[in-house]
Amino acid sequence: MNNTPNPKQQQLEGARVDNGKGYLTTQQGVRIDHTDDALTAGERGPTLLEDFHAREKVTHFDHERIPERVVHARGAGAYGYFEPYDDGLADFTAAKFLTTPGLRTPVFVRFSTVAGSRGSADTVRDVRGFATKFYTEQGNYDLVGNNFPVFFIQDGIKFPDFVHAVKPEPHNEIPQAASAHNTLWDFVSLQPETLHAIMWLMSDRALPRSYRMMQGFGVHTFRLVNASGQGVFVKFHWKPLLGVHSLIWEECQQIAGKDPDFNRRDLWEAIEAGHYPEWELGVQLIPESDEFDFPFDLLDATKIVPEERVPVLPVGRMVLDRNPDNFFAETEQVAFHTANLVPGIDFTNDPLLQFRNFSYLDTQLIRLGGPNFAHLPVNRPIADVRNNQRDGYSQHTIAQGPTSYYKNTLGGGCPALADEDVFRHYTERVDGHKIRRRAESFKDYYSQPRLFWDSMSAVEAEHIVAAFAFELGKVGPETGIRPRVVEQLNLIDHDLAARVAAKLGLTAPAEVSIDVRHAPSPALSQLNAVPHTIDTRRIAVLAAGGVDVRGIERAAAALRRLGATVDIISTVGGGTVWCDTGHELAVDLGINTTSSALYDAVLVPGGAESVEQLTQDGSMIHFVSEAYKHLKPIAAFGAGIDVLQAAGVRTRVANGSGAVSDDGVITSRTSGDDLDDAFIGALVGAVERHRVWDRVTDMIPA
Ligand code: HDE
Repeated sequence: MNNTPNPKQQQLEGARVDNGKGYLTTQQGVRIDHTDDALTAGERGPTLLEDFHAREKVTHFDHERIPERVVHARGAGAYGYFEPYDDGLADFTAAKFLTTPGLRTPVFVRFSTVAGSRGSADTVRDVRGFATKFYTEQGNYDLVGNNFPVFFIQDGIKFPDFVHAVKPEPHNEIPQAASAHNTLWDFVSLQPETLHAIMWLMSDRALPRSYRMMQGFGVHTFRLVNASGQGVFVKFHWKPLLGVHSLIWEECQQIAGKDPDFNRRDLWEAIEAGHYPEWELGVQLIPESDEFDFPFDLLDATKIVPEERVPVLPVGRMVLDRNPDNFFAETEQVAFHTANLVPGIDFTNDPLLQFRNFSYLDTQLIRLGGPNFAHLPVNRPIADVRNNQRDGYSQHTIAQGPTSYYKNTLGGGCPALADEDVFRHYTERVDGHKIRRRAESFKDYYSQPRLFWDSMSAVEAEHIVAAFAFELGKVGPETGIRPRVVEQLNLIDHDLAARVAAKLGLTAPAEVSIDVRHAPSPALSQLNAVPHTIDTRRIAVLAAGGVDVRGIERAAAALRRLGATVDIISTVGGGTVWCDTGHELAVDLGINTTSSALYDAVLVPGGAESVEQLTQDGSMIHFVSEAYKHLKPIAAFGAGIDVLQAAGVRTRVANGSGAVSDDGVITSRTSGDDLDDAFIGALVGAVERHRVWDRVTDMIPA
């Protein structure tokens, strides 16, 4: 097969007639002038079979759906490019896209949730897929990763068991896109290799604020191979420039109803607005001679290599700058495959990875209807494709000539075998008995979940405890699963087990002695990955008639200059509100269509009449107190401070001149054109920090 158009295709291309006016046609190109009524025998008579247009229209519709992905069904995709910083990896890999400075390789990235169906909500507690297709000049390379660096199982043969356990239960298909149910926790309690990934799943990493604000990991140990065939172990990391941020669990649950497309929409809108998300690709390189220097097996995908032990070297950057034109054609039909490799990158014997190399091609044969899905535009390599593969469903290529075999003379010996820039499997000596047995070196299940737990800040640890309590609280008490999971947690850390047990009304198991305790890894706490930026954060401004428009303009201009989005939210769903200056201010959203959970911070401007209305409006008051409860920055100026007090915000506020910033509540009595610079500066600083983790809000009823 050759993907450059052959002469016959070119002839047809040349003869194509553009109907010029964008006319509606059948699939055969026949123009149609009526598509609202089917052909019938008489006005009220039976519909006729000969209406080929109606039949074609409905038949195509009947066949519109293809099977959804068995996992990672719900996703969002975008195009962009990858660019290496320099040729620093040239000694380690023959992959040119990683080593040619200035070379921009096109990419398509698909982010996804894992457990839910295509129609499920974005903000569920789940792992996120982070799959990248690099359209390199040496062929397509797919890095099919996740936003956790570890997986739930060690051997691919367990994948159907794990996925069946986490998916909705088979007898009633409940619950959708949720891990909080009997079968997952039954499995976890019996399969301790799951525990490390389960710790990540119970952490804030499972609730990303945005796809643009999460890390990505290749998970497995792969291998880079240089032009001389020498190998080095490698772990891949994506680090977002916007830092790592999460939602709060209560927000996730609300957003699932208020805006189930929250993460998809966020990615789409950021790209449409020109705020192109960017990640740095980093690698951990481990010489083959160090393979056995770690207290775990490098081939075990339930283990990380701590960044403090092997630093992550920055390699290049990826920018996503174009949304797809058609969700189905691109995001749905994209086919990733761990075995799509280019020269310079290779596998290791990780038993999870080896299974994936079989599974992705296999699933695509059924999902995309046969063996020709690589012809689909989103999957087509930019590299020249030539081979002797023929036929099959949806063959898009008209191959020329009588030969479709190698070796041949009748086809001039084509396609010929390459003698440069070739993919050669890494030469590795393999020697062993044919056995069905887990390696002894894989059998430490507790020291790395413990490392993760020990590396959390106090608030992150508290969230993990709350997540276990929520999830296990949904597990039937009669099943005996809850105490079994707590027993497992006790083998990770007694304090963790005791805190979870207390929330479930269980007696904590007796403390056991812990054999291995690694030094904490600061890189694991996402609070250490918060850069100083407010780019693309969303600020809600609450306004009604009589609002202080000058004050809004001053604050909004500063926030927008730094890349934030500022939405005016009012009691009415559109149009304008009148302002204290007599001007009109355009309203972006009515309070009835939005929620504080969709914003990163709230600003309440002054204007006595506006404030009077806001304090009388339960939805507005709720908006403020809920944002306060969700630990967000709250700012108010002038009379707007009264709204905070009506919302139960008990923090100290400004009562004289000068801005006051306390507990993430920023206030100033100044207003209009005189609005304090210090107030605006403090608001920006608070939005940069994202949340006020030590705010005490237990008494807030929102
Ligand atoms: Fe996947 N996985 N997986 N997986 N996976 C699929 O492929 C599978 C694993 C990941 O946006 C499927 O085309 C097995 C680890 C992502 O299209 C399927 C095993 C990691 C995506 C499949 C794993 C992943 C998938 C479903 C254990 C992180 C979505 C549809 C041996 C490193 C890609 C499809 C997209 C999708 C199999 C484990 C990531 C069934 C058998 C570990 C991001 O083939």
